[in-house]
Amino acid sequence: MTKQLHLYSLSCRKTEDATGMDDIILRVNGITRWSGRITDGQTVDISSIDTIVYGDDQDVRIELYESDVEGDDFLGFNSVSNYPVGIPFFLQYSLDEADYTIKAALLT
Ligand SMILES: [Ca+2]
Ligand SMILES: [Ca+2]
Repeated sequence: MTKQLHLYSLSCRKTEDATGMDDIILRVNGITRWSGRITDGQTVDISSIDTIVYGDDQDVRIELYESDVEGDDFLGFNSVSNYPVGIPFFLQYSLDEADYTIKAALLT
C-alpha cells in the first residue's frame, strides 16, 4: 500500500524577515519543490507541487526555509505519516518568530 500526499496552500501569518516579503523555499525530503514570495496575511496556491507518493512504513519530511543573501533561515519541518484520508490537515512552521501554515491532505 502507498499513500498520496497533496499540498494545497501556504499561508503566512507572520514573515521571518522584519521588513519586506519573505522568499520561501519548500523542500520535500530534502528536494526543493516550490519557492515564492509571500507576506503577512497572504495565502498562496502550492497545488502545482506533484502529489507525493510514499509507502505505509515511510514518512515525508516537509521543510520551510526563508532565503536571504547571507544564508537561508530554517523555519521548521513536519514529518507526515498517517492522517485520515480525504480530510485536510494543517502543518505549522514557527521557528525564527515566523508563523506559517501548509494545508495538505492524503488523497483517496
Ligand atoms: Ca530572513
Ligand atoms: Ca529573506
